Formats: sequence, C-alpha cells, structure tokens
Amino acid sequence: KEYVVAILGATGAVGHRMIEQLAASSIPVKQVKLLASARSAGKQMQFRDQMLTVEETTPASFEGVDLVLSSAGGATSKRFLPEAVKRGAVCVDNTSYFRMDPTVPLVVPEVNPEALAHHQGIIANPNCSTIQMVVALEPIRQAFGLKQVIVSTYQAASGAGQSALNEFKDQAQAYLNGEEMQAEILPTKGDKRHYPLAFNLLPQIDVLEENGYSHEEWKMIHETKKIMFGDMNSPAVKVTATCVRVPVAIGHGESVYFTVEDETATAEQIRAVLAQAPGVVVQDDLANQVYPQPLQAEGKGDTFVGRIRPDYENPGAFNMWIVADNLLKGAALNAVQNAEELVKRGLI
Ligand code: A2P
Ligand code: 11C
Repeated sequence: KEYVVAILGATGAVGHRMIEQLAASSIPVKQVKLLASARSAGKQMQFRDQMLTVEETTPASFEGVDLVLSSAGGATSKRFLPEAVKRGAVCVDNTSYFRMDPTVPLVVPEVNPEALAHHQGIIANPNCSTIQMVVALEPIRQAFGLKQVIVSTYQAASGAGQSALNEFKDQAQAYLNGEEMQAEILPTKGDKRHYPLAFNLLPQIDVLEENGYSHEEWKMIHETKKIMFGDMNSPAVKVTATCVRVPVAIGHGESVYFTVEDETATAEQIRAVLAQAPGVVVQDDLANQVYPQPLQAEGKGDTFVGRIRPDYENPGAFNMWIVADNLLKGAALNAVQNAEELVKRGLI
C-alpha cells in the first residue's frame, strides 16, 4: 500500500524537517499534502523532486489522508486531529496536547515501540528534551535498573519554533552592533514578560506553574515515566529537572545525574551498553577532547552521549552529557520513525 500523507505545520521549523525526513524514509508515499495556516496558503515547498503548494488547514483537508504528521502547536492539534481521525487518518502528533491522555501512546521507537499497538488514531511524539534523555537512559535501565534521574538542560532557541530562532539571531546581531535587543517571544510566547536570549541564559521554558516548576520540567518528569513505565505518575523511577534556554540555535544539551540499582555498575560498563544501543553514539574520549556538542550534532539523527563518569562518593551514581538535534531526533525524525514503525507493524 502507498499512503497519502499530510504534514500539518509544514512551514514551521519542525515541519520543514518532517518534509525532509519523510522524503528520506521507507514509508511508501503516494501523495503529500502540506498544510499550515491561511498566512502560508499558496507558498511553494519541495518534497523530493516535486514542488507542492501549501494549503490552509480545514477539516476537509484530511479527506483521503492516511497519515498525518503534525507540529503546528497544541491548539491546532486539538482542533484538527480529531477531524483527521474521524476521516480515517492515523496521526503522529508532535505537540504536547494529547501526550498525557492515557488512551494515546507516547512513543520513542528505541524505547517503547510496542505501545503503538494500542493507538486509537493518535500517537504522541514526546518533547524533544525527553526523547534524547530516554534514548540514552533506557539501555542503562535495562542493563542495571534505574532508580533516580536529576537532569539540567541546555536547550536551543529553535525548540521554541522558527520565530524564536529568528528573534535570537536578530538579538545577537543587535548586540554586536551595539543596538538594543528586542524580545517579544522568548522565554515563551504569550507570557507577560520577555527577555533577550542572546548572550544570556533563561531558566524558563514554557509556562511557569504554581508548583514551582516550568511546564517543560513537568513534561520531562511525567513523559519519562510514561515512556519508560507506561504511567505518567509511575513511582518506578524518580525524576526531577531544571530546564534552561541557552544561546544556541540547534541542539539541546543535557547534564544527567542518575542512580542505578546495580551498585557494582561501572562507567566502562555503561559506555559499553550505550555503544550497542540503538540510536546512540558514544563520544567519550577525554584524552582527545571528544564529547558531544550541539554544532556537531546539528543535522544528525543520533543521540550523542559523553562525559560518562561515576560519582565517586555515591556507589551506583553517574553523570553523563547528552546532545541531540532537537528538530530531528527531538521532533521530526522521531515522528517519522514512529510512522515507519506503524507501517512496519501494520497499524495504519
Ligand atoms: P504558518 O507558517 O502558516 O504560521 P513553528 O513551530 O516553527 O513556530 O511553526 C508552527 C507551524 O504551525 C507553522 O507551519 C504554522 O503555519 C503552523 N500553524 C500555526 N497556527 C496554525 C493554524 N491555526 N492552522 C494551521 N497551521 C498553523
Ligand atoms: C523547547 N522542548 O525546547 C521545547 C519544544 O512539548 O513539544 C517542544 C515543546 C513540546 O522549547
């Protein structure tokens, strides 16, 4: 079978990459529909050797569509994905809107592909910072048992979308020109105050909640539990997070401190487990100053792990440093890999 595929949010930072990743995938594609808002209707974009015209999204856009890849914001997914499902499509949604719905699988193919079997039309793609962390932690969990995770993130501007990335670049230019930096989007669209990211650090990603955490931190905690243990409140692993936006364009970094059940585990053994793990590339050669960096991860589909070392004062505790392209493995690539798994498993 060949599939009619719609990309919802095709003009966005992730949408662009969805088009590229779909073109490079094993999914047999009969036709592609590029959907966005009325602002982009008529715009031309390329899929393989075809030029396609972007259409304004309406419920009728999903007639005859088999697969939807969406990354156009939670409100757009809320409005349109039920319409797509009603018309028989299976949707892989990159927004946070459906992730905590117990009937919606939240899937990273290297970690919990079997969860796809329970889908009812919508599969959620996790948050970018969660995806790269669980790709590295799951093989460690399988080998040594996982007790606790303490993560601090170093997240790139592009995680907040194309307009935030543009704002960050304009700020950097203004700063170097000795001009005042304008800030209207970051730390997060819709909040009351905005601050420059260029030459700065912002310890707020997404909205701040009454419990003291940002929503990004909340997502890292509960998505990790749902992906690894099937329940967003699972007590099987303890997770806490601090999420920080850094002046990097593409590629999220994460400093992860974790404890394992097997206290005889060594950094050498963890390195060996990760070297065999799907989707992971170990870059950990201190003698040659080899460690993961956003500029080197940009454009690549793997999750890069390095600086793996024990906490010498706590048996079974380790630190590591993880970097991945947030727009690829963190978003577009993971979505397309989920769609490939759906096709392979006959679930679409
Ligand atoms: P548009 O370019 O027409 O605004 P990013 O995450 O990079 O900010 O991109 C967001 C994507 O979501 C864009 O493709 C954007 O289209 C799309 N989008 C935003 N609002 C809507 C909407 N109401 N209906 C359909 N697509 C939307
Ligand atoms: C960021 N992680 O870097 C966010 C972007 O829940 O899919 C992805 C938000 C999400 O801003």
